[in-house]
Amino acid sequence: LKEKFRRDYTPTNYFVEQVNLLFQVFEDCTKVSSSLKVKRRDGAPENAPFQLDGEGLTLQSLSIDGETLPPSRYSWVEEDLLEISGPLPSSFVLQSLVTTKPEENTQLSGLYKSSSIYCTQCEAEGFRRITLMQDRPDIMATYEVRIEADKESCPVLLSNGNMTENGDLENGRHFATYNDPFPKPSYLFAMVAGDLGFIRDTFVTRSEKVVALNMYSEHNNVKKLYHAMDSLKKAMRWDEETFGLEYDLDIFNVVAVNDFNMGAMENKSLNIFNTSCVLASPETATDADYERIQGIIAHEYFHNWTGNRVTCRDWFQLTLKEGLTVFRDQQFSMDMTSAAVKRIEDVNVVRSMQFPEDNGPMAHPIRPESYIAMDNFYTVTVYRKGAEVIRMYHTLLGKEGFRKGMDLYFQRHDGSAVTCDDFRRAMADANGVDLTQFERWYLQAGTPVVRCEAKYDVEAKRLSLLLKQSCRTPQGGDALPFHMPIRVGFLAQDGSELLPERVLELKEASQEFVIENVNSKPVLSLLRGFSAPIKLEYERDDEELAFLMAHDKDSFNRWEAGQLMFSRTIHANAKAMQAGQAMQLNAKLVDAVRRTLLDTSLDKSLQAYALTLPNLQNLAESMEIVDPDALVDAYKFTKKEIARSLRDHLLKTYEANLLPEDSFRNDAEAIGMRRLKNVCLGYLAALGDKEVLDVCLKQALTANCMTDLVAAASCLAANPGEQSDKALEHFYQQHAKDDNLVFCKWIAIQAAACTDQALEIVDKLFKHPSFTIKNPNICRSLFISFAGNMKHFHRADGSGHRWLTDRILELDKLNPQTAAKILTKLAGYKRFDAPRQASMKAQLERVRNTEGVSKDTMEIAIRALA
Ligand code: B3K
Ligand code: ZN
Repeated sequence: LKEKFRRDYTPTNYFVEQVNLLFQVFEDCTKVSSSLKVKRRDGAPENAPFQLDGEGLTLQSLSIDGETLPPSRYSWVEEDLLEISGPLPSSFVLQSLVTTKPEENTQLSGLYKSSSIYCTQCEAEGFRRITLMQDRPDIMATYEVRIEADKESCPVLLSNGNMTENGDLENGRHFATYNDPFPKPSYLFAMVAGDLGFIRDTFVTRSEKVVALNMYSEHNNVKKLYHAMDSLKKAMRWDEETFGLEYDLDIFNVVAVNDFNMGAMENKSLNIFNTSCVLASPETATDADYERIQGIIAHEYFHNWTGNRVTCRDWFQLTLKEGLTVFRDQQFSMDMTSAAVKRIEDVNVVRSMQFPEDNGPMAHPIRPESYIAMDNFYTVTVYRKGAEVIRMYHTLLGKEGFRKGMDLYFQRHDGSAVTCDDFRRAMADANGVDLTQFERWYLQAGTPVVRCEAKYDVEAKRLSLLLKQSCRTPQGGDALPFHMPIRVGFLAQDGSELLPERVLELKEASQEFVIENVNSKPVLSLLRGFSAPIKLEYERDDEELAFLMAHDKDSFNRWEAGQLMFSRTIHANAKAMQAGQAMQLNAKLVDAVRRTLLDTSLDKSLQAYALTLPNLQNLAESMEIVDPDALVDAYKFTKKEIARSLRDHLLKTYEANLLPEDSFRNDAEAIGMRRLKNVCLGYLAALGDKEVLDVCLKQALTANCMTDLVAAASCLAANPGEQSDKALEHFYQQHAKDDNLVFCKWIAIQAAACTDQALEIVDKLFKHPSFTIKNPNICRSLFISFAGNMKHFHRADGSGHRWLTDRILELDKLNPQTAAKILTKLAGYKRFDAPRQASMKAQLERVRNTEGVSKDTMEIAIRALA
């Protein structure tokens, strides 16, 4: 296993500036002929060898400037690295012919077949599995591609850029050629060949260029593409208005495929999507799916500037494009839907997924220092914490300042491959500010803790805030202080804003902020909008939290105050449980929940989130030693007792938010009503009596949309019995049995259900005739959902851990990338009690000691055990 280090970056001696490819697709094999126009870099030695990446290729021939290279001139210096010895001309054309078998490619990296569609996935290092190439992002070339295939089975032939020619060939075959005028790194290459249906639309840019928009899928799914098309047009407009960024080609294609390792891929003008991130209809997609699809369509589109036009110099810089593009898609979704709701959802992801990663053996800075398999570093840290870091620039510099920085970034770097430092420099220079210390966010891992102490001097009318930051690095040392914005509001006793909100720029380990002329003691609203990715410590009582829940004008912090109240009660109950004492429900919490439930003036989506308990991953993060049994029991107890106290109110709110079954709507109001109604149903289901389970069953049987079916079926899956069986059978018959994406939901609901049969259920699902380990969506639905089933995945006897590891080892033989991702679910073992630690560790060791494990999965096992 070879580890690569960030500090070792060196430019190449030669670079490819033009790539010509010919794909000849046949039933059982594809021939790829390539012709690379290569130049020696100025100053590079004449006898320097030329190195090319290639993985799993059958090399048929190799020539330079038309002359076949004798085998003595080249050799595989590493398993995946071919070296041609020097001296070589200062510019030459290298031609190669290789054959590959896309039909046998189960890794879903390089050229592969998904159902009947040939497609490619090249990021991060998949292009080398298609042909020999300098497969690294700092090599930017123009591409000309010709595809030849059978006309009947592959009527649609696509690649990047504009189609320049097409026509028929002998033997029922045909061809198309494409030209992409923008130099791009190999990871953005794509080609597709298959029998696809499509929808078409157009977009007129602000400089009045007409762009053809095409979305392709298997024929039976074409009608589910309209939401994505609509989202794409919104994203295109938004980027013009917000960042002045316009689309640069005449065509933009999106293709949906069933088998895909991630969500989607931003290949230049030919985005390839996992069906789960593009197809939507009310009967098959939930409200959350609709929002996610809008966000991902936007994300991939936004990459055209942040990622494609300006790309990464090397893979360590991944957050340069991903953190920035996630930030951009988050801002877009905030503008399209509700800013507060979107922020709550995003912060939930950071806290429940990124914080644990940052607090375990897989912790890494948003710009990692080393990797073995790059695909392992497409993490919540690089993406989500990366986006929070970009958000901090935005908060520190303001909207206009941020825009100035973006403008300068494109002015300086359009068409090149750059680093995170270049981005930071553009932000600093455009605003005349010093962002030197800000680099620490790129260098240091770990979640900073900020403690706040406030003092108010009545006589002097002076408020002083003492902020202290600390952060443990994964190596166990103390991190150097970060530069971060803490957004603060000051509330008067009547709930109004006593002073205008401020952003405190915290830079020191301990720093005092003094504010004069403060007429009365304010209630502080700290870290509004989660202005920095940190854990805040500030002492306050339940009264003050209730006050903030009622009055804070920052919707995020109103929600946050409620979350704190919930967590306190659940944690106190978990402690009681461990000590063998009775669990209790805090009366103040019930009052607060009642007030929220009865407040009809609230936005219903926000009301729903305010009523939702913090998730278990999130709660586990603030337990010293995670005790899944105590935590889950305390969680269930708290939910059930709230439901018992407020049963009638919950039922009334549920009923008041039912929408007519005969007409489906998905405007913001209807979405809010469903959200609120289904949160109420969730509470009621915790009671588990016949009356409430009948309500759930009725909803499951009569639902006019996937949102309501999933909500009701999830409630029932956690309450095994007659109603549950009926609902799940109905779900399967009506929807899941002929739709891959709905089948995934049907699996996920059952795998996540906290019941005593959980392990038996997942094993049965695994053996279900429609289950196939070859489809990543199906795998994730079963394996990742089960790994989130806190009590049963973490059974103290280790049976859950063992079961999952058996599956991971099986999957690793076919699809290392997906197997490795699932293995990360065992990495957080140090946070658990001794028996669970031992069992998780034992499984990681088992993986590490298994012969023939892929480098992807091996890297996770090694890092987790380090
Ligand atoms: N850039 C791709 C992710 C590629 C992952 C490779 N293992 C999708 C995205 O972030 O937009
Ligand atoms: Zn991305």
